[in-house]
Amino acid sequence: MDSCTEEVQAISEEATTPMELKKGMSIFQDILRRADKNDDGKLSFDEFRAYFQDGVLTSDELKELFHTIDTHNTDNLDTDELCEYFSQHLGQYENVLASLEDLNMTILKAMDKTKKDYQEATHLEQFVTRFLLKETTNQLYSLQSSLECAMETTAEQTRQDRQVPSYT
Ligand SMILES: [Ca+2]
Repeated sequence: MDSCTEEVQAISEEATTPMELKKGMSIFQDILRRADKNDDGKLSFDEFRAYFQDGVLTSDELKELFHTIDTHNTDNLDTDELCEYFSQHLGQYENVLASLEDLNMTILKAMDKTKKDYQEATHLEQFVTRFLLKETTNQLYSLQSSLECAMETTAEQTRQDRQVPSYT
């Protein structure tokens, strides 16, 4: 329980730092942070490959993608280059990423408030808070199931497409 509380605090502090990125683009900061194994603030090709390989793109295709994104020609990718590249291809997901960013902030703010007020709240208010946390979680699980289903379907479609004899 303690570690959980600390984690929430760490995240909300991070979330309140000024955002210089375009709306919805903070996901690329996250991606860079997770993929950047040696913590030098940029992605080498090895780091890029380890994070971005999806079992479908070939090594050559990954290499080509890496160099396409690397517009500064440094053999390393930074957050700006990732944003620049992916923002041209987001389509409907531009709205998804922007909403996700809002949702993140809104939920963190609400949890912060709960952390401050819960103990002093009335029995009924505490019940409502617990109920809403549970139901919010249910909504997110249900969204997650839809997304996982879409991931499986798209992966399956790609596997079938790639089974044409010309591609081996
Ligand atoms: Ca790195």
